[in-house]
Amino acid sequence: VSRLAVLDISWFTDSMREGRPVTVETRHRIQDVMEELAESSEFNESKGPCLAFRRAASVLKSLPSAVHCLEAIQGLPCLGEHTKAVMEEILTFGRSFKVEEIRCDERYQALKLFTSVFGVGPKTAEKWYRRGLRSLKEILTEPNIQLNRMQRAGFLYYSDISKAVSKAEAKALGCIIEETVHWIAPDAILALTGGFRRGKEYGHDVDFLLTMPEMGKEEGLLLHVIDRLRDQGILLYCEYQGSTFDVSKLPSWRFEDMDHFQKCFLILRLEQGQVEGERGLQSDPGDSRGWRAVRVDLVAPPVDRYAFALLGWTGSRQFGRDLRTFAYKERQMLLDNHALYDKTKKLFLPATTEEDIFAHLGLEYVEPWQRNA
Ligand code: 8DG
Ligand code: MN
Ligand code: MN
Repeated sequence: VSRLAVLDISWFTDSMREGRPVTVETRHRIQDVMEELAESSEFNESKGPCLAFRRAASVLKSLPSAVHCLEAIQGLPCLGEHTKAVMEEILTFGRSFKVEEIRCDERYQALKLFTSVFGVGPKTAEKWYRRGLRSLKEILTEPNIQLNRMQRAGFLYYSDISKAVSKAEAKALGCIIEETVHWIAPDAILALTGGFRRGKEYGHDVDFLLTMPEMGKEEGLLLHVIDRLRDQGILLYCEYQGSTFDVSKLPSWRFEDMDHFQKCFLILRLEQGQVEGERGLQSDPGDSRGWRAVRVDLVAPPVDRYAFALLGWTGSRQFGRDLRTFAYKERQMLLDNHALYDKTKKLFLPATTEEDIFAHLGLEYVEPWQRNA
């Protein structure tokens, strides 16, 4: 895939063969810098540069080891002049002056802090910054600030949900969700999605997709699951969005990973005893509560949309973006979480598995663990 050219690392192996030195240290620093620049661009609503820096970070991430020399940068695919210039600066001076400036910037620091709260986006963060607020404590003690329900949960469970979720914790949650879903509907189809399906060791939440083998039977399923979680006493927070999916509105021309399926954004209570392994819960040492709060996302598409939803929700965001761009530019097809539409033939291409979708796109199947772009 041209846009997935990050998978082509021949330029890299060439430089290895030529004996050019490679260090992990430099790669991580450049990658971090790219992510910081992306975030800073996002705060400034610079969409183009933001995507360019995110792509650069993802290109670096795909390499088997570090970029250490200017020649290697020249050989990298999918990079713009600006990103290359920043990389060159780091490789030449060991630092990026632009990033150092950003790191010290009061606005950047405040927006980064505020958006780290569940339910707080760049707009709210900006509003608080303009009111002169700089710390989370100031927000909580400022009498004129109205927090919505999601933000209140975000503050309440801040220390837990800003801690990474481990694979063992994701597995434990998988068991809880599976038991809950199958208690309600024994024939329900359940899949782990998101970063953990891609094999990541840690995540910011755990994502699941569920549906029913019979069309229409998935309606109301999530509400039942939510009720059951509440009855078990493990539902700490729930934001439910009903389905707004309408087949007659397809194909969608929006190039985003948003979709219209019923879904919910949850915070669940995970007990220490439910997590396997010596280390158990990812909680503070000395914290003897015996449980932690974890963010969980559930989405329930109708079964004929399952494969598209699975592909979309497995991510990564960058992989999804690249795949949609590839479909559009190279195949004149519109891909989103609901469907795949062939513009030339003017028809929808059905799929029951992800393999079907890759085949329609004329691509070899890409395993989830290869989608960590
Ligand atoms: P992480 O949780 O470990 O940080 O990584 P992740 O699992 O890759 O990210 P995520 O934010 O949990 O999102 C998982 C994938 O779901 C991601 O590729 C984007 C995709 N996605 C959609 N629609 C939506 C949506 O409406 N909201 C969110 N948050 N993600 C969505 O396809
Ligand atoms: Mn996730
Ligand atoms: Mn998620």
